[in-house]
Amino acid sequence: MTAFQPRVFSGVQPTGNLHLGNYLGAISRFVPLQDQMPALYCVVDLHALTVWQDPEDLTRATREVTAAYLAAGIDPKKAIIFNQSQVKEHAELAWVFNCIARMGWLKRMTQFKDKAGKNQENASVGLFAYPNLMAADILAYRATHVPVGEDQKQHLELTRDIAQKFNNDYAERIKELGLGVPNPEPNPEMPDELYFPLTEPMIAGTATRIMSLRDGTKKMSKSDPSDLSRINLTDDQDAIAKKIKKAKTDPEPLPSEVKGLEERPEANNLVGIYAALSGQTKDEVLAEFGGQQFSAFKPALSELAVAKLAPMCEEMKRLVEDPTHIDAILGEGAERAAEIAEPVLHDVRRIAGLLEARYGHR
Ligand code: AQP
Repeated sequence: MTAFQPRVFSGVQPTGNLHLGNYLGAISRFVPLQDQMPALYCVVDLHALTVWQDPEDLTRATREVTAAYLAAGIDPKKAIIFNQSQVKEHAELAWVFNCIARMGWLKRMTQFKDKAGKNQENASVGLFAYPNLMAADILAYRATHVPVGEDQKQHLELTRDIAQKFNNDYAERIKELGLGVPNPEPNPEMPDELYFPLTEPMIAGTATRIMSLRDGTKKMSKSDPSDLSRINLTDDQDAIAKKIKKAKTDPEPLPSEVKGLEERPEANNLVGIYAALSGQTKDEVLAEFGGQQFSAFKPALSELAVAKLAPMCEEMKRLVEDPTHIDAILGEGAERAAEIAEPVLHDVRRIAGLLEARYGHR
């Protein structure tokens, strides 16, 4: 190979209520990318296991995320849609990366601190090592583009660090075996040939961090105990309208410029949601609604949210009623994903010196 092939990888955990943040920050952005380069969209069920999951709920949620991908417009003929646990190379590469990543790197991960809370001693080892599995998800396909929300930035930096350390540690071996790709960012501190790309995160647009409807300083999240904090992708018209009506705001009218949203997290969030759903900038939204009260803005936001989300929600409901169809898509996707990941793991075993007598020698 003379250069890394552009390839998209991203994933969503099947851990409960998919929400507007997952849709705007991730899933909706997956759709146009499938026409730009080869793409893999994964339901990351092994990640879900890092905290307790009821087995039946996990299976149901895996199908529901798949249905959301399809309902949002991801076409399984173009992109590869699959669930992580069906492609064993993810777990195998994660083990290699457990041995590459340093304890100190993982200890800095803020998501582990948030999720483990005060009782870190009682958190699963999987929750601590989660970012290594995420690096493996991406690098098992040598993916170059990873669209995610802002909360995943730190994990993607770690993916880059892991790729860089692997490339450095095994630099001579990679070259000797003729498996390297010329480093697209030549740098005296790095080898001139790499095995894994240094993936760049794609965190862009107005919706990279949708906040809770109850507290504009907290991320909208599946695990928030208050259902009023998020718009679920399965919410019906009435639920969406009720949640927007009850969304926390301040008493001031909307400003006419984005600068006026500073120090107003709830107003900033609602304007951001409107902008993302309508495909406008926040400035354009404020040009229309500046000076108006929330009593006028919220009904307009509800109407827009219902118009955008209701058809998708209907389609998701229709799709989950046919688990056989969903499972067939996941099975076929896993076959196609394995065709890419298997040769990568074969290379990794050769690079690391893991004997592969069972597979024969190439
Ligand atoms: N609030 C958000 N705004 C924008 N993007 C978001 N994402 C998540 N929340 C927001 C993006 O959605 C993708 C899938 O997320 P995930 O399911 O893998 O995990 P998560 O980030 O842990 O989702 P939650 O809702 O925050 O779950 P809990 O409550 O369990 O922590 C990712 O690209 C993520 O950035």
